[in-house]
Amino acid sequence: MLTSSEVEQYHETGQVTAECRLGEDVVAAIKEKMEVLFETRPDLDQDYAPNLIEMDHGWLDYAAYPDVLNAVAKLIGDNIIVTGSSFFCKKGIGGKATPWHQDAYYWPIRPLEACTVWISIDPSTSENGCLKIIPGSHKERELFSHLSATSDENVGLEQELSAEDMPDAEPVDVILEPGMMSFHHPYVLHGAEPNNSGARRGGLTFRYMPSSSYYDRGIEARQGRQGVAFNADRQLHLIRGVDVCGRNDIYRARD
Ligand SMILES: O=C(O)CCC(=O)C(=O)O
Repeated sequence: MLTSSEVEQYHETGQVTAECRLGEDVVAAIKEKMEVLFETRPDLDQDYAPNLIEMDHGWLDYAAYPDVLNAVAKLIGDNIIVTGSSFFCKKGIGGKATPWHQDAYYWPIRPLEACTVWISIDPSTSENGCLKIIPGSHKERELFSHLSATSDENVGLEQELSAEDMPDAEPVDVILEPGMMSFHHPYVLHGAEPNNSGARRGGLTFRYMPSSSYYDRGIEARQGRQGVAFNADRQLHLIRGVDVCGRNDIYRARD
């Protein structure tokens, strides 16, 4: 759950770290599930491993975990679709940077209302490449220009903010202990440094949109042809309430 001053902070800065955190048992269960995944799927890039829910519906239990979902509901309302799930588990040596970007650039959600929860699995510090944000950069809901990110030292996000669009503002480090949750706005500028600290920096993210918005797969496919990540098998799970928009291609298990 988020307090009203935490909700206010989210709207003011584009990010908030909740006072409420997940219990040690929950973090241990996520960590174990993550480690089993990486052991059984050595082909995955641990620095950025998307589509967890598509691989294993067991991840939905965490996307819908009451402490997480109640907080999300405070930010986007009670009708909620989970649109994405990933690990950003930066290795302690050679952990890649996350280029500066806005999530809104990637997402074919109209109107573009959404939020992310970033759940810390390990200590996330300035030394091991914690998430950084530019506070207030979401406020005008302006999409800055992004260019193709070509460096192999970056996680697999195809687009990054163009250097001249980087605001002249001091980034803020999002420092988290295991079990802490950071929420960020789709328009807030964020990124992370490489990790060569020797200490792993694991974060589990879920992306949510209010079901009053439409997840437009046509836009996603068009963006895909222009080099933005595209996942034709993406599943949209309604995890609270009803599909208010009524046009969302909600996942239904086939017999
Ligand atoms: O954890 C990171 O390095 C980046 C996370 C990120 O870009 C996101 O959650 O949107």
